[in-house]
Amino acid sequence: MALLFHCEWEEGGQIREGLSKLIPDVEFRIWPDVGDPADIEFAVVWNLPRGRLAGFPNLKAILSPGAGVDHLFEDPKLPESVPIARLIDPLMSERMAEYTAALTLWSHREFDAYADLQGRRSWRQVPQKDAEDRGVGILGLGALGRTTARRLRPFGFVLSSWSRTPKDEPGVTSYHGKDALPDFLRGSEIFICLLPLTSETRGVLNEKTLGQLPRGAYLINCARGPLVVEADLLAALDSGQLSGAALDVFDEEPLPPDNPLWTHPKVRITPHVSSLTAPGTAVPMLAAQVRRAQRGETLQCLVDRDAQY
Ligand code: NDP
Ligand code: OXD
Repeated sequence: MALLFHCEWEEGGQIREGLSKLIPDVEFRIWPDVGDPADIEFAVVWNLPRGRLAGFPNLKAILSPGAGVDHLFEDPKLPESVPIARLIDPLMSERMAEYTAALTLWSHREFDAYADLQGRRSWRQVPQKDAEDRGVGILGLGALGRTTARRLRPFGFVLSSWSRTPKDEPGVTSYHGKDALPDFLRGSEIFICLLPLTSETRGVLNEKTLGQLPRGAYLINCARGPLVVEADLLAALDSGQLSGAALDVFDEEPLPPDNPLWTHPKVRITPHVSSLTAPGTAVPMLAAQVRRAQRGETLQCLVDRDAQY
């Protein structure tokens, strides 16, 4: 009975060590040293090379050490009958909400404009809207999006959400489904992307949909780079359709040094840090999932294979 582990993040070592202490009876095999593939019953993997999971005939559970599972669904040979679970950690939701709230307030209070004015030693007051007149849209009202909405609500913003199914979150106008996207976008002066990357959501923010936003809208993308068509984003920034963007995720990570986003005056960049997995809370959750799989119980935080999230 062995667990395959692969996670190249800085926290990867901490997660592996913590997990092996909580489930000492399970032998750890660190990718690529898998030993006999028939021994592997559990996989805690992030960005394992595609096609490899299919080589473990006795796999009982695939666990993502992060919230996203697009790294698994990109594998064309992902074993069909093995359950997949992801992390749903309230601490990660709080971390994400700190990031999204900080950037929402940054945009709302015109700090980009003041940074520019400071650079020119210009003492000028920029017209300020009140929060009750500011539409903030959240794409994806799941584990992360809902906490973001709850943390933003006390500021008094006009909040709306877009999801696949209708929501009943107090103080948040719910839009759902493809047909409702234009109406949702029309009210989103600041829009926060917290969607999973799936075959349905890839490229959802493109020339057409960015054009449906109010002129001068501000994008906060903390989910995945390919949700936004990068060339269309740059064009929208250059034309003034977007006033700015805070980007934590990119098509290619690390963002290549020659990518024009690095030096774009309207773009703020962080290196995929908006909500890192927290070993202190994630490790006990992962260990509990391995125990569940050992006992033949249904995993928690199961991923819907058809929906890909
Ligand atoms: P959830 O699965 O809990 O929520 C996803 C939300 O997106 C749901 O509201 C869902 O709708 C909605 N959604 C999915 N597909 C569609 C669609 N086709 N149309 C409209 N809405 C859709 O995910 P989390 O909140 O836990 O995480 C979201 C993403 O954030 C992750 O997948 C990951 O990529 C990213 N992430 C980024 C991190 C970072 O540090 N940058 C850290 C952690 C996560 P419904 O509710 O109807 O199902
Ligand atoms: C995640 C991430 O999905 O860190 O957890 O991106």
